[in-house]
Amino acid sequence: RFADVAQAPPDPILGVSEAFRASTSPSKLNLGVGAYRDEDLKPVVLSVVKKAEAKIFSRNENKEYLSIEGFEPFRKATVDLLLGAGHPAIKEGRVAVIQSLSGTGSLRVGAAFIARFLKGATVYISNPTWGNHRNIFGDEGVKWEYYRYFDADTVGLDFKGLMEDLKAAPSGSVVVLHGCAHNPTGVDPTPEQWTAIADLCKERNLLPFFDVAYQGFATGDLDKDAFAPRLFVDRGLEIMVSQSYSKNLGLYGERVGALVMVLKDKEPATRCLSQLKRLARALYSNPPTHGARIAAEVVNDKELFEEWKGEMRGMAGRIERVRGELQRALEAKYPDKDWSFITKQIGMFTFTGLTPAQVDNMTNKHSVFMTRDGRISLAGLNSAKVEYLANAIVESVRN
Ligand code: PLP
Ligand code: TYF
Repeated sequence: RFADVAQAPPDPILGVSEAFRASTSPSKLNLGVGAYRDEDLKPVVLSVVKKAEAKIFSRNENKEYLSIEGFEPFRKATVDLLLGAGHPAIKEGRVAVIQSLSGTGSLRVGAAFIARFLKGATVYISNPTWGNHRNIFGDEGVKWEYYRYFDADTVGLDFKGLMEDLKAAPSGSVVVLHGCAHNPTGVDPTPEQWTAIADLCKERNLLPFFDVAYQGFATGDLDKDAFAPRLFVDRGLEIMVSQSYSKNLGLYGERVGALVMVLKDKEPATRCLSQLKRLARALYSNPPTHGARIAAEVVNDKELFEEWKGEMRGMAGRIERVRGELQRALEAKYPDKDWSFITKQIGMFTFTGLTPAQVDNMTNKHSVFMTRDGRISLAGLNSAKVEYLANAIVESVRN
């Protein structure tokens, strides 16, 4: 019965962490997974999270089930973060929001909704993208295709290719867009390019599905990082959004996030929410309580909210700093090559352009663990390791 079950391939990103743990090299460096580390390369629990937890524990709350759509104060907080508190769409009751299992689970509920209610629609994902997008839509039986995104020659956005591919997409298709800090490239459209993409989606009747996994991590400013989805809504588009608190609140393992649909009218939003609940019921019944309480406590409390913004700027700032240090170290060691892309890219990652063979050399010879697409997570780098990493990169590129 089970003898023919084949071995599944490891996750290309989380598999890197497994390889890192297995390595005995004293100089090993884990630049694989996008999870924030402090300057000592240790995981961080934010101070606001500890304070929120203390408040929650002092209230001695029970462990009853949440409703299927999730914790009410969390749902409010999440939409406020996305659109800005007091946005007309919120007042008009045309936002459907369901708390789900972080970004991944929210994307999956969205994929299930697309499979059931947008039958036959193709989902367009960027080339490249976060690898799990393919699994999430593929496992729901939703057809997906790539649209062009990254131009290796300019180490920037292939805007022309992107527009051509979206123009050619059939009416009614879904377009997955990274809200900010594109994973893995760190390359985002400019505000003008976002406007052109929004107008094209409108003209061609494409449904934008924003994956917002790094709000606050791109610029350190929650509002600036929500520029794109807000622009689309304000230009009259209906959108789907998955939101995650894994990175910005550091709640990775608590699985905190939501799927949001911003529609033109209230009645369809109400009916869509009822269907999202129906889908979630069969997937996991209802979402977990603890992380949602933490996020709601932080966002809905003025003092904690301000403190959170400070801590977020601290995380984004540390990454920004090691970015600059890495670029300068590489420029000093290998001045003939243009390394300016490193500080042009934003978010947690830099897309180095290293080939798979060069990545293998980084890992096998230098014990630098990273994904084979050449992405490095700057969250796993500190000042003390910059020289070591720069030497490894230069040696790998030169050979
Ligand atoms: N989408 C993108 C682009 C990501 O990089 C990630 C990973 O952090 C996620 C979604 C989902 O992460 P999580 O399920 O932890 O919220
Ligand atoms: O790209 C990353 O590193 C993050 C973390 O299956 C992640 O998005 C990676 C793989 C995965 C889930 C989360």
